[in-house]
Amino acid sequence: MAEDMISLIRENVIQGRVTQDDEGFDEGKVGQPGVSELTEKALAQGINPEDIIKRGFSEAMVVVGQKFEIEEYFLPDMLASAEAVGAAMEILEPHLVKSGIKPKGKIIVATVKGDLHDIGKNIVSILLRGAGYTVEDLGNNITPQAIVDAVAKERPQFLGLSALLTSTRIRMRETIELLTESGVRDKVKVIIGGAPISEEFAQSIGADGYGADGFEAVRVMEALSTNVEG
Ligand code: B12
Repeated sequence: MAEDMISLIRENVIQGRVTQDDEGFDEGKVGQPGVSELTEKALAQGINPEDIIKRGFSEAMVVVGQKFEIEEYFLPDMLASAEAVGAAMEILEPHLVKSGIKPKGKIIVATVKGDLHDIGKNIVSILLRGAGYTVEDLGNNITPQAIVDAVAKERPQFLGLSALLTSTRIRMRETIELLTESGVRDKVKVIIGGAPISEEFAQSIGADGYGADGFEAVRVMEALSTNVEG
């Protein structure tokens, strides 16, 4: 039952169908529930939001990326799937952000310069808010200088950087170098993530942590929190 619902969500993310009114990549789907309606239904059935995100949205986006690679999908198709996930995350957000949690600290998040992918960052932000962190989201395509300026001004305990392109992850290294040059590197824990990022890459550029997904991001932050001054 839950399995069927999750595979329907996955299918409709791949189709890029936000609502029942959308056509989708293949024809003949109008009138059938889209990702928004299916997400509402899944919640009503008590399906865990973590399963919806991991096995519904994230797995679907991997398939979308593969279809793009073999030129079955083009940019507008990737974008339609991205929109479907974005709309569904708005539905999930209130279920992920529990009220009454004592604030645990502040994190500034950004997708690095040259990179417009922001779905992963947005999911991580929602989950961190849900776990009790104050999140300031600088957006996407953000220069190292703008990130370092924000850190120097806001003095957050954490900085979260996202990159989805192999060609932009170098901006993470530059940002960390600029933090050091600006004398604020030891004031902030840097955690990074995104599809081309690995634990090894994180270590190689001197980041403090790596999160493979939004849920791991929360665990990494919790672990790092024990080493951070309040
Ligand atoms: C949707 C999408 C787009 C959309 C983005 C819309 C948006 N608002 O984000 C659009 C259409 C704009 C797009 C454009 C492009 N894209 Co694109 N895109 C994708 C796609 C299909 C899905 C990405 C996604 O949203 N995944 C779902 C989310 C939930 O996963 P995620 O981002 O990985 O995030 C999770 C983790 O990585 C982690 N995480 C992410 N950030 C952070 C940060 C921290 C701090 C932590 C701890 C964790 C963390 O947690 C997240 C939640 O679980 C991927 C395929 C893929 N396999 O990734 C290609 C992909 C990333 N794109 C690709 C390419 C090539 C492009 C373009 C260059 C295409 C072109 N020719 O123009 C442009 C580049 C534009 C730019 N300058 O950025 C390639 C990249 C190849 C590479 N290795 O460099 C991919 C891999 C597709 C492919 N297989 O070829 N894309």
